Amino acid sequence: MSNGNVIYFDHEGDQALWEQHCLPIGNGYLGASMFGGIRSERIVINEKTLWAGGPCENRPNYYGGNNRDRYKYVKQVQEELKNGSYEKVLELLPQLTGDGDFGSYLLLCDMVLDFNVPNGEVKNYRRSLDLDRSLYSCEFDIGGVKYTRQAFASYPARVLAFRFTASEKGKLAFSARLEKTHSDNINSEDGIMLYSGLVQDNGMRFDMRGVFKTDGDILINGGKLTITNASEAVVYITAATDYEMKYPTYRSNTDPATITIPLVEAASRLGWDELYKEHLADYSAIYNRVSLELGNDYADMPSDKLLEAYRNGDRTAMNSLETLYFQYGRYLLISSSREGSLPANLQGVWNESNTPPWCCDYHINVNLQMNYWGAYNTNMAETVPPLVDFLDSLRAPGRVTAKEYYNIVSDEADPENGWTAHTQCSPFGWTAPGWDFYWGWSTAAVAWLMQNIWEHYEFTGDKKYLAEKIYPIMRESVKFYTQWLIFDEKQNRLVSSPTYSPEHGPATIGNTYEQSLIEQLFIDFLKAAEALNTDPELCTKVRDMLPKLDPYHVGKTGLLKEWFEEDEPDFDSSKVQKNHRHISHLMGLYPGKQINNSRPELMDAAIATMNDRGDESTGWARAYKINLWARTGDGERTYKLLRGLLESCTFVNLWDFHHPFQIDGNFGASAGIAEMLLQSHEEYIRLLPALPEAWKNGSFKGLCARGGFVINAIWENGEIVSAEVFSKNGGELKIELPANGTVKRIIINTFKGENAVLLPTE
Ligand code: FUC
Repeated sequence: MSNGNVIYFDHEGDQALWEQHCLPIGNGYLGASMFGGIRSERIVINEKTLWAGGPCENRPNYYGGNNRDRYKYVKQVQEELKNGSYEKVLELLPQLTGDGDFGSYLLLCDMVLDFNVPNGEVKNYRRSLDLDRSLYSCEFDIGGVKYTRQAFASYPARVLAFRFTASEKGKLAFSARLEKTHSDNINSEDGIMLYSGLVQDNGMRFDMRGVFKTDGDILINGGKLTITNASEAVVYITAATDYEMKYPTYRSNTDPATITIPLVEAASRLGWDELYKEHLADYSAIYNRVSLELGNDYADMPSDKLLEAYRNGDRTAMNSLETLYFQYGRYLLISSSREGSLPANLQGVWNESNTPPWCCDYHINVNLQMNYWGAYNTNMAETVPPLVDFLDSLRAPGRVTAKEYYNIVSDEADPENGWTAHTQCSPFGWTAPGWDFYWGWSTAAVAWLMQNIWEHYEFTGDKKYLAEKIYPIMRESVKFYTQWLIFDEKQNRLVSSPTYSPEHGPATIGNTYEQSLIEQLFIDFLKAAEALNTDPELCTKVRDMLPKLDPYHVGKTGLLKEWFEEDEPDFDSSKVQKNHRHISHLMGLYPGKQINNSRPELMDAAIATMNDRGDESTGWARAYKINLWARTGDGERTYKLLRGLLESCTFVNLWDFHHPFQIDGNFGASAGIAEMLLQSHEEYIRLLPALPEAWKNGSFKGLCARGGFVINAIWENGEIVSAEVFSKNGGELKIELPANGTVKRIIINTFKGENAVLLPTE
């Protein structure tokens, strides 16, 4: 039996190694990360909207990164590519870029706690993050006193809560101060620590306040607050800014203090116990839907030792770490993406720096998409609205980019005529290409994101949400692509041009990445329009264009082509990297659906392509490969990729690294583990489609399949012994069950809201 899903250590974390040693809590809006310091603790505090960049007084000409009228150059590039004048193409590409200050996600502050603890040997030290209870704890004994420190982040109350206790009255004493702040406006009054100000770069207003409650004494000295003679202290912290996810100003007129004051007051009124109860109920309602068991024995080990034992091939450690990592991905998404918040960024919500890698932004040439891969199959659709709302907010600035770079114009007659975005986006509507063409151009990135949101309907069947939120975003994206595609005589198909295979290149006409993503979008859009019985004209156009996209081609070597032109003698292969981390031509295998078992020639080419690329890579790329291999049905190979990720790209706090820490790998691998156990992208739902020998016995509860099905399964020796299907919406269930060495296909009519079928196999 599992010991529960707890990441723990028997020693303090190194406060200089944040990305490796901290343990995070979050509620979508706010994040905090702790080290379990005995005498001095550093709590890194984040508020997700606190960004530099965007429109402001200092930057009156902010234009979402767009340069004007660049569509003229784009046209020229199209022409020169068609003429085969690659030299001229290279001269023109620097025009296909954005410009200006992108901004960056910022640290709100560090709260430093200096504890007055007795001298003596520290005993029974343990710091932990209990994923099942969404609770951080640190406890130890020293000088005969037991100290505990706990923390959680409540979504309903929108606060971070901390509790400190000493087993003996009067033995709790500590001071709290803030460091790495954006202003000196830090004060304490009546047991409340106040920190407010303006972000220097853009004047964004922020307000943070922490209410301290204790049975001891509180002393105030400017920004420093000291607690003495106590046995318990509780701190409720919240923060807010005047950011508003609304083009073009991105600011509200709300004083952030009007948000924070009632929040901390309400939290203090409720008190620790009630607040935690409310938090746990909210969290468990999502988290508890899914459980996973991968064997009979589980190792009860600190995470650093667990990781070491994993690397040494200890089977119980392996089962433990794999289930822990799976649930950690779910914990991290619930903690960093909730309705009302910005979506999970490159580090979720956690960030210790004002200059984080890649600005800790919204990268959309794989990363943001990957963040949400596990949202549906691991039963957490509630984490997706931040993504949907964010994409919705990118439409207005995305129209400006469509006009300047593609000459696709929205006007009064047609105000929603097409939006687009490129490799990186900010909360201030940066939708322009990056400032360097070679990573910054990615016209099909939005088509890719449309898969993320369309699948909301596939998994939940929520037609209202489809109609009101998702469909308008998809529709306008489809309108963009229908105007952007051109017919290429030589290739005899409709193409996106120029295209650049993400961060790999070279600039070509109609690469597989773009063609396949647009194809999947068109397919999904037709289904969406059909479900809503709308848009016949646009559907006719899309139906006509769809077969002309022709994305997949197998090259001379038997690999799936990344570039249509790659077998041609004048193809510039000088920059092609055999082991490049992006495998952008396999979008159709995963997360897309068009390379599948019904097209064996494409499946074989995709497998050959993956073999050619090799298994080693950075964290997120390994996570991607787990999902890709899972789709091939090769459980052993998929498992090898999972092992590689855990052995080579995982810090002891179980955060994935690229290098540096990047949370997409956590999310991608968690989704991939589910993809090994359940797939629903083909006609029949498949149970245990990529089961490795190492998981020959196990069970799961609550994984989701397209069509609105929630599935529980138990298997022994690799074979299903029982499976149960709950039908959210009713309708036909088509499912394959592996049993007695063969596969049975079953079709059953299910009824809405019923545990429709119990499937023991004979
Ligand atoms: C992708 C990767 C980069 C990095 C960036 C944030 O585009 O290719 O290596 O991970 O995202």
